[in-house]
Amino acid sequence: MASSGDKPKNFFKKLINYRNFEYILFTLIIFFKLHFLHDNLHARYIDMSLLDDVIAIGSILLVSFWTLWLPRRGRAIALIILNVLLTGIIFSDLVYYRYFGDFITVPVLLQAGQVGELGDSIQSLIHLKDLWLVADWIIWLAIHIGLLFYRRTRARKQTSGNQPPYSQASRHGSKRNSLRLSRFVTGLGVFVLGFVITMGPIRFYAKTWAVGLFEGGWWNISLYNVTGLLGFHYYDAYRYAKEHHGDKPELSDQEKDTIREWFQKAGDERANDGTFGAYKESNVLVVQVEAFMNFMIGKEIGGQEITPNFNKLMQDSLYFSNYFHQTGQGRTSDADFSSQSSLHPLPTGSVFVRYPDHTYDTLPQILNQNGYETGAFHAYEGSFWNRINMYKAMGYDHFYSKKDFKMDESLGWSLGDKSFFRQSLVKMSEEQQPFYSFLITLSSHHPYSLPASVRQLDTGEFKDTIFGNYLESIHYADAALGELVEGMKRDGLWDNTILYVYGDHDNSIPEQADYEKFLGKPLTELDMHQIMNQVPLLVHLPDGKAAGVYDQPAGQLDMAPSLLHLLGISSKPYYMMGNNLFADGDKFVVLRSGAFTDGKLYYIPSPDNLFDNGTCYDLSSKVETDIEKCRVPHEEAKKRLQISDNLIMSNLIPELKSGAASAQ
Ligand code: GP9
Ligand code: MN
Repeated sequence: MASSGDKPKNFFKKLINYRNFEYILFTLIIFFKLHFLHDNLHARYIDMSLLDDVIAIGSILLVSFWTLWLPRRGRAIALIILNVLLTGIIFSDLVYYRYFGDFITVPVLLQAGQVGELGDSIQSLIHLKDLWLVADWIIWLAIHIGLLFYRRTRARKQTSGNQPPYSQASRHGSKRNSLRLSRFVTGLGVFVLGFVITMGPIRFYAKTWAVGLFEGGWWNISLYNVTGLLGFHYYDAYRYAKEHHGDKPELSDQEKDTIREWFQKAGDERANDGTFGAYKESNVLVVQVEAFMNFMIGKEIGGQEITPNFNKLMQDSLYFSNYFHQTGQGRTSDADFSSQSSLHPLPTGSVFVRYPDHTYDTLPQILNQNGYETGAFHAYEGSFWNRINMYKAMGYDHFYSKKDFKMDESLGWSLGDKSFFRQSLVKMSEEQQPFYSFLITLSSHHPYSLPASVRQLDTGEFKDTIFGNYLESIHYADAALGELVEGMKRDGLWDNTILYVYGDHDNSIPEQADYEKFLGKPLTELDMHQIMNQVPLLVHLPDGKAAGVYDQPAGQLDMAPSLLHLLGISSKPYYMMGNNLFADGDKFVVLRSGAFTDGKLYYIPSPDNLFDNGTCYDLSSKVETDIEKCRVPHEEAKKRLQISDNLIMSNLIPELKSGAASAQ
């Protein structure tokens, strides 16, 4: 008779002897890890419902059902490999999300080289608690050692008895066949179950609150909200394969006409006023400053200005206080692309990497055709963001990358901005005028860990925090900007060059408390959205005219048409979607997430991409207003993003141009 103490022992024995014990354990563990990731996303609106849990379990069954077809040992090995792979994906996504606020997609993976180059940044993005993601490996190992020990003891006990007679061995053969059959049926059953509990809820979502999500695909977070992480990666891979290896979706004539009409109208609205051509044949120097945000312009910490040089420059420049970055996953490259080509970046990946072979109307190319010598300057590896290929395609005469600079001031990722500007000015002085120079800085890049020797700001309570370090880096970048201006004056460039300075994107520091502490006031959702999406723009005209603060809404897409305007080159023949900063008329700025503003209203979308779930703000009161007021501009925002995506992905510009030419 079994004693009561034997009961748990027997239960444990039965449990580990249960054929699918490891499989169930595996499913639970991966489910836990998906939850861990989810709980660490810190994103607004991402709620996990019971149905999401069902999808998560279903998607785990779908990636692993086939292991049930394997014999026990093979299955154990397969589950270990799958566990390692899935943990790797979850962990990489977590780290990537902490920096980019997004998930890794296939196009991003194709830039894997540069993920590695994030180096220090990656270290700062890994937290101690992430060890939870591998805690099971230790338990898993212990269980396997235990199992091995248990089975050995059992086998020894069995072999110490008699060998089974021949008839028993043949019975074992038929038992093996029935075991195989049962494995097959179990695996199949789990696949069907996985399919039903994954696709059922997804179909339900896609028919209710997520209508059109898979077609529109505004934002990866929205997709994740519907499909969960594993489903998101599956869909992303499918989307990539379809885009690059499947048939390209042909746009109908009607769709093309809509695009043509939109550009026709936009060209008229971009009409030129008195300043058209006022700076014809001036040099143009554009500086795109890394992670340069608008919220600290004109601000002080402990009585010290964060950006004293920028603030001083504002006195005889145009400062656009409501200028937005319009970037997506392609970060610096997106800021570059949208500024130079006046098109929206893509919803996933970087245009530089995905479609460098397609045709765009870019500022360097147009200026080149107008007699300018054009150069891009960036003291980093030329392959990063596929710049080498893209800059050639964009029509630059020169691309000065890291190898063209002397590393005499090593800072952060590469050369310090001060030396970068100094050396760039020397290169510019060798160029024929007028020139167009595009400089991309780097010293204020995440994780903002500049050496003590160049830190000049006392950040007080922010000392040694990433936010404090960010302010330090910006202070350094600003000092470099001051030296650039001095250098331009010294080299005789100040009076014949348009200087256009803007930030590329936010700083990847999302903690609201830091901004509240720095600005000394509580912030609303609208405030935070503006803070994270606004970058400063400063335009210094050769004669210092038109100085002042301009608060009209504007964005990176506006750069190319605006500079063309000042230089007296009409942007009408080109496929550009931005506004002309120097022309009258209504301004409308659309961000890649689908957020938009016209200066009166401000719309923040929700990740489920359902218009009604977004928030419509009245900017005069800064209070939420009737969502209906945002409906029409929302449709226009959606249309613009779609037009831009079509233009880029289907390489439509050459076709539209040849159509326009034959129509004349
Ligand atoms: C590196 C620089 C940084 O060349 O452009 O890119 P980011 O990480 O900011 O996209
Ligand atoms: Mn950047």
